Amino acid sequence: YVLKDSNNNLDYVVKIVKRLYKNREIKALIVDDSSVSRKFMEDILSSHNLRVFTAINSDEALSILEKNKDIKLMLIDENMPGMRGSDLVNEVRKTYTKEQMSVIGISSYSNSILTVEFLKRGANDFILKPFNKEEFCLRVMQNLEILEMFESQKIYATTDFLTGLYNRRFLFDIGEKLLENAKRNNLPISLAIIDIDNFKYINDTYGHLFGDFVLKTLSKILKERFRAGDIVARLGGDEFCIIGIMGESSYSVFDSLRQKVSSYEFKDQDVNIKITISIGVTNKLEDKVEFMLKKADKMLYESKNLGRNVVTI
Ligand code: GH3
Repeated sequence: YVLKDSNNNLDYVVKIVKRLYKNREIKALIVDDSSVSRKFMEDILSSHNLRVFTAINSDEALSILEKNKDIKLMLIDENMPGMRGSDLVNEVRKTYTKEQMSVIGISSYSNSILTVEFLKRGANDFILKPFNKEEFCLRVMQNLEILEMFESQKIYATTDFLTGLYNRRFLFDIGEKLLENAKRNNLPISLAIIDIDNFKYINDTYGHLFGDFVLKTLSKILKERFRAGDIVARLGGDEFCIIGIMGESSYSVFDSLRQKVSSYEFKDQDVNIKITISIGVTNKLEDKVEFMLKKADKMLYESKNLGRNVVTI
């Protein structure tokens, strides 16, 4: 099955994969009824630090996938007993987009119709047997590289650069879904805007870098404070937004956050200060994030008028 290698030193592939994935574990699933082929691919991928699962047919592959939803790469042979490889690709694509998982079709027939079939059903690439080790590695690496590009693009598009929180754009995207879900299931949703009091003064007195430090530290506090299902985003400047299922308890949730922040020491090098935040909250579910933001903003305005360091609902 294996052609003689044109280059046995594939360390550079390992290096690129490591750099791309920053030592995160990459899971791969090989689906092939031939033990020789499976072993060839498994040996190469394992030696490149991938965590490899193998399946001898499509049913087994689907059950492995069910238990390992973070598999990033699938190598699928066409001719297997039971469901054909190209049909398995079709099945996999019902759940995983090309941006989430790379699928490479494999077959020993140099048949262009089959290549087209694999690609039409959603494979990212196609490799013919007999394998050439270097070609195999390069194709795998290239597919992982593209996947990583998709991932970093997604991070850039959804994350606030300074704080690592979701950005305003993503808040609108994901927030809409949360509102829909709350409406469908009659869940008590709350939206809050959090604004640092006199932040301009902090910047002017201690410098912009210290201001950035305050924004980053407050972001960490917010992330730790709220549940994974809640949305914590930076709206811009010194304004943050939280959307979550809180209901009756929303006032106490945000008031205890306010208290925690007011007693926290923001300490960096020779500066050590305390800050306060003002919060505006709405518990009234609206169709759009934008409408709830408007309501919470009015409440925030009240909090500022009441002298700051206050939660208003
Ligand atoms: P108030 O209590 O009325 O909200 O007063 P404030 O000083 O917080 O008011 P304002 O919203 O005008 O000030 C926000 C400041 O935040 C002004 C702007 O220069 C600063 N700022 C915006 N983005 C950043 C950032 O990324 N880093 C730093 N350090 N400062 C920022």
